[in-house]
Amino acid sequence: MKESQPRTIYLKDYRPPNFIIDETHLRFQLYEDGARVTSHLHIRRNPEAVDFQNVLRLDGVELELQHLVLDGRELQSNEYQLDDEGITLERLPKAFVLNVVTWIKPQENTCLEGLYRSSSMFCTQCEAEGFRRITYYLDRPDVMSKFTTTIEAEKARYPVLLSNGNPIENGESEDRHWMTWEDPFKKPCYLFALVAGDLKYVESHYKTMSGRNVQLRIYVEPHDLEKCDHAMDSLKRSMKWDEEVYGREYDLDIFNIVAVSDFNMGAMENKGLNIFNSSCVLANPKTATDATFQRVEAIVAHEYFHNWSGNRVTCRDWFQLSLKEGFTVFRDSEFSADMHSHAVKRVEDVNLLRTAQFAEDGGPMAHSVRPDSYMEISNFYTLTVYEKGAEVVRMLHTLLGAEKFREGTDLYFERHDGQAVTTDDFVACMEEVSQRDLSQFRRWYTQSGTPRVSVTDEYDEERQQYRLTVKQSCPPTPGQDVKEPFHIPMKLGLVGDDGKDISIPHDNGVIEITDSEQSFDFQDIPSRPVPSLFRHFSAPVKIDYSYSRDQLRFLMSHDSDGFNRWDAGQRLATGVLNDMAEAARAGNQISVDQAYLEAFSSVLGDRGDDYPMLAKMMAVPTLSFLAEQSDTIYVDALVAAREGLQQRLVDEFETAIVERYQELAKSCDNAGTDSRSMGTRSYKNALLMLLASGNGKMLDELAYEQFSKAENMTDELSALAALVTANSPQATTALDSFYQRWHKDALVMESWFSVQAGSEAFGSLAKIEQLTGHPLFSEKNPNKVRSVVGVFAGQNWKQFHQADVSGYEFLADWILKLNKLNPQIASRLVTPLTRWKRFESSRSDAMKSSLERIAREPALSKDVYEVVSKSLK
Ligand code: B3K
Ligand code: ZN
Repeated sequence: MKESQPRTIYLKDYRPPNFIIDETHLRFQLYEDGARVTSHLHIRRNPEAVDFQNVLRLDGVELELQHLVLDGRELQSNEYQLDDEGITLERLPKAFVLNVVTWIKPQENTCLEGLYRSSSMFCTQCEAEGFRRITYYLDRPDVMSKFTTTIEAEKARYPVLLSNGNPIENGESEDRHWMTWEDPFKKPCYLFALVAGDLKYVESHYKTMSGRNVQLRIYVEPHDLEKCDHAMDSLKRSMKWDEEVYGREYDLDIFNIVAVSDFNMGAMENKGLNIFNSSCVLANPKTATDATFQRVEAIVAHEYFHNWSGNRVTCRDWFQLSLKEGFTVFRDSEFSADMHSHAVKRVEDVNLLRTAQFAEDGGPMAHSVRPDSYMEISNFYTLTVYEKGAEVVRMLHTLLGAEKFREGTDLYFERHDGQAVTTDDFVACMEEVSQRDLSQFRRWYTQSGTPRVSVTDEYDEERQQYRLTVKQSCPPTPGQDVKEPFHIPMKLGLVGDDGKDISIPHDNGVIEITDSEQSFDFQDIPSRPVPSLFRHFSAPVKIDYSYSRDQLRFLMSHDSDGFNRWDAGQRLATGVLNDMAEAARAGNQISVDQAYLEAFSSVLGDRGDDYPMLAKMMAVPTLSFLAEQSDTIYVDALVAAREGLQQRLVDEFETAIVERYQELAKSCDNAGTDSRSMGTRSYKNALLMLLASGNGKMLDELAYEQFSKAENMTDELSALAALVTANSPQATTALDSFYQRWHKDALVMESWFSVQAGSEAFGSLAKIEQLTGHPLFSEKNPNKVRSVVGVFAGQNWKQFHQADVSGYEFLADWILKLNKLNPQIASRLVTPLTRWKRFESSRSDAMKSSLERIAREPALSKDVYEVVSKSLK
C-alpha cells in the first residue's frame, strides 16, 4: 500500500544493470507458519553496464531479512540500507558470493504474488515482480541466471516437490524430505516456480522431432484426475505444431503443468513448470463446456509456445512485454485456427479486439503496444499489449508473407537465444530477411489509439476504371496529441456483379496504405464492384465506408472471405440497431428494417454445415460492441434496441428457429468432442439462446427438456442459461437442481454463479449481493470474484447501469475491499468505471463520483491508484 503518490517508471530511463547474477542457488524450507528462503548468489559486475556505479540495489517486498552474508562474512545493519522495497549495498568487489536468508509468510499472502498457499499446497507466481516477495534479488527480466532449487517440506503433507528444470537429488530425514531441481537454461527470476503439495498426476510422453523423449505430467488435486486428458492432448498437439510451423523443439526432458485453484490470471509459462488456473486446464465433457475445451487448448498452447517466445528469448524490460505476449498470442491464435476454423477463430479474436481493446484505446488507460511509462506493471497486461500486439505481428506476417515471416522468426530465435531483447530487435529480424524498411511500421509499437480508415470510391464506366481513395487518421490519446500516419496492410477484394472476385494486380490482394490520403486505381473493371475491405481483418483499424444495406447483404452471401461475410452481417445489424436506439431515445415506435429480416432469414435457411460460422452470423451484436461504436452511450436505448430486435426475430421466425433447433438436436453426437459435434452444439444453443432472449413461446419447454436430458455440460449449461435469460418459471428449479448436482465441483459452480450474475432478467443487484454472500463464494478466490462481481459489472449492462446508479457504488465497495486483499484483481475491476466519460450525463456523473470515492481511500495500492487517478484526469 502506498500513502504517497507512486513513482512513474519510464522506458527512456532504462539502463543495463550494474551487476549480473550468474548462478542462483535457492533453498526453501516450508512450514505451516512460514517459509525460510536461503539464497546463494554468484554476482559480478556487468561488463555491459553503462556508466558503471558500484551500487547494488536488490528488490524485496514484505520480507523479514534474517541474514546477509557477503563472501562468507555476515554484514552488520550499518553496512547496507534496508527499506520497504529493497536493500542497497555499495563498494562491492568485482565478483562475490552473497547469501541471503529471508523469512516469509505464504499463509498470509492474499495478493497471490510470490510464494503463497492455494488449497493445501504451496505455489508461486513471479511475473512480473513477484520474486521480490520471496527473497532480495535483481528482480528484472534482463538479469538471467542459472537456477538450482532445493525444496524441503513435511513428507506427509507435501509428497510432491516441484521446481524448474530437472530433478537431480533428493533425500529425507524423519518426517521431512527434500528435492533439488536444476534448470540448465539461464532465465530471469520471473520464470522461477515452485510447487509443494499432495498432488496426483497424469503422465504421457512426447517424442520430439530430433527423437528425444519428453516426459509430460499434469499435476492436480486428487479429485481432479479425471479432468486432465484434454489438456494433455492439447499439449502434445501444441508441441507438434510448434515443430511443424516454427521449427521449435522442446528443450528439457520434463514438462510439468500444475493446476491451482487460486490464481490471478489464466496461467504462467515458468520454465518447465507451467502453473495454471485450474479453470484453464481442467476439462471433461461432463463438467466443462465446449468453449472451455477450446479455451484450455488455446491456453495450454500459449504457455507452451512461450518456451521459445518468452523463455529462450525474453524481454529486456517490462515495456517490451508485447515482444513475448503479442507474438505468443499470434502463435496460439494461428494454432487454434489450424485445429478448428480460421474464419471462426478470426471472428472471435476480432470481436474481442473491437469491443474491449478498442475501448481501451479510447479510454484513459490508452497506451501503445510498447508503453512509454507505467506506475504498476501489472496494469499493463492488457488487451493492447496482448491482442493488439498480436495484430501487429499478424500485419508483419501479412506484409512479408508466410515464408519470409518464418525466415524472420528463425533468425530471431537463433540470434537472440538466451538473451533479453526488445520489440525493435524483433522487427529488425523481419527487416533483415525481407530487405524492407519497416521504420514507419514501427509506429504501431509506439503510437496508441485505434486508427480510422475512411474509404470512398468512384467508378468510371467508360474507362472501366475503379478508384479507391483512402484516408487515415488516429484520434489523440493521453500524452499523444498528434499521430503520424501508420503503415497499414489492407487485404482487398473487389466483388463483381456475379458475386465472384475480380482479379487485381496487387500482391495477394494486399494494398499498403502509408500516407494520410492515398488513391489506388484498378483497370479493366467491367462494372462497379463492391469492395471487400480489410479481408480477414488485415489491420486493427476502424473502417468507414458507406455501404448500402443491399451491398452488405450481397457481401454476406458472396464475399469469398469468411470473416468479411460475417462482418457484413454485423455491419448490417449494427446499422439497424443504431436506428432502433435512436428511435427509442426519441420515444418513437421501434421498427426493424426489412433488409435485416431478409438477411437473417437467409442465414437461418442456409443448409450448409459450417455450423459454428452460422452461429456467429446469427448473433446479434453485443451491448459492449454497440457501446464501443457509440459516441455517447445511452444504455437504455441500446438495451431497448437489442431487446426489440431479438423479440422481432423470434416473432417473425419462431417456427423456423424451433425446427432448425430440433433438427440439430437430433443430428448431434452428444458425446462427441470433435470440431463437428462442438460446432453443431454451438449453432443449436445459439438458436436456443435467441429464443430465450426474444421471449419464444416454446422456450421453456425446449430448454427445460434439454436441461433435464443433457449428456454434456455444454447442453446443460446452455439450457440453464436460456432459462435464466428468459426468466422462465423453471429457472429457479433448474438452478437448484444444477446446484444440487454440482455443488462439490468448484469450477462448475463458477459457471452457476456467472450465469446468474450475467443475466439481465435475473441478475439484479439484490441477487448479486445474495451471491457474494453465498457459502461457496470467497472474496479471496479470484475466479469467484470474477464470476460474480466481474461478470455483473462487465457483462450485465442492464442491471449494472441501473438508473439509480447503485451498481456503481456496489462495484466501488468491492474495489475498496479487494484493494487490501488483492490489488491486481481490484485494479481489473475498475475497468467498467474508467469509461465514464463515454456515458450520458446522469450515469457519467455517478460513475465519476464512485471513482472519486475510491480515490479518497488513503491506503490505495499502486495498482488501483494508477487506474483511478488516470481515469479522473
Ligand atoms: N505471462 C503470464 C502473465 C503474467 C501476468 C502477471 N500479472 C501468462 C501469459 O501471458 O502467458
Ligand atoms: Zn503469455
